[in-house]
Amino acid sequence: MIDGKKTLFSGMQATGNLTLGNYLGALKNWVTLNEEYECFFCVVDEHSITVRQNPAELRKRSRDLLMLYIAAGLDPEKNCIYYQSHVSAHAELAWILNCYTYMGELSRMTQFKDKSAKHADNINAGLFTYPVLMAADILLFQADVVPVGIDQMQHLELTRDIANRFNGVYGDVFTIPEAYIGKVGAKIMSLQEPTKKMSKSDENANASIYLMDDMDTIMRKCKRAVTDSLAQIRYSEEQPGVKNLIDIYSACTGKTPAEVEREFDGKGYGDFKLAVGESVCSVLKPLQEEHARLAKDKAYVDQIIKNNAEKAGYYANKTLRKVQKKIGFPERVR
Ligand code: ATP
Ligand code: LTN
Repeated sequence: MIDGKKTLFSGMQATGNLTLGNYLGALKNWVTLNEEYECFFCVVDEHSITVRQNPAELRKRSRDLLMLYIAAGLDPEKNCIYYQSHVSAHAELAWILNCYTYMGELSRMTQFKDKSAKHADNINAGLFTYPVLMAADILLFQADVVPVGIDQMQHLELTRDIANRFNGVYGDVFTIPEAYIGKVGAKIMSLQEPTKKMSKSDENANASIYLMDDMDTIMRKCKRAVTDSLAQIRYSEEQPGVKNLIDIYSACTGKTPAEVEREFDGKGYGDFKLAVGESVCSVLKPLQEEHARLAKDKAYVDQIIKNNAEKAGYYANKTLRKVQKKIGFPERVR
């Protein structure tokens, strides 16, 4: 609790170009929840280096992502928006929690299995302990709620297990966090292979809508989205392509899937795809405009970065000191 409000923590990696999936599955929910909670939104640049990065690109992408958080509608005066690497407590707590996490648990993480298959030439220890750093992120802020897409559920369960284990030994040190999965858009699928998640690392650029795609590109990608030959707009598992487009349209317009079915009853896929494209454009255009405006205001963004790193550092260190004391590290001499 901070000032009578429950705490929310979430983060995103600055790897690749953000997709509509990242926006609808995560960022958009952050905006919905931000009034209700005391929020910490982190650009998790330390997680990014579990996969090899180009330094200049990583720096640029991290800043772009931070600006995107603001452009999406998160007020940086009210929400703590900051870089993970600016708060050393993340790495320090991660080390400690590593000693309370089992190899067996980490071996079961599907993201580790997927990523190590994808990057077989660089299966580094960081990739393996990635979920422990994520647990440290969340537990440092005593977060009550963590809004993520469904694919992060397993990491969140592990975070809860680590926290409970630690609390079991040392008393109530950590708040046990709950995942928050949005009702719509929790899993946006690829436009080309609708049984696969839309992902920023997809090699087929037509499979994903990127948040920075121009309006023509968005319309074209929607028009080319893979559907089926059933010629009916129904929200059903048998029509994964159509279902995904309904999910996207629902998330962008606020309409329920049943309302969408009614709206397009008897209409063709062409009309439907056009409407989906337009709904996506209407969400992404203002986001892009605000991002461009921020990119020009260097002094403002720099100030946000500095102030929020200090704020995050204050809360993070409070938890870290408590943990260090509990486990028996010597007290600091003042
Ligand atoms: P990569 O493809 O490189 O693994 P990613 O696109 O999955 O990356 P992350 O940085 O791992 O992106 O995820 C950021 C947030 O976006 C997480 O909360 C994740 O659950 C959410 N997310 C990612 N892809 C989707 C998707 N297709 N639908 C809904 N939410 C998603
Ligand atoms: N692993 C997450 C990113 C992430 C995160 C977090 C999300 C790192 N630390 C803490 C929520 C809370 C992902 O989306 N790939």
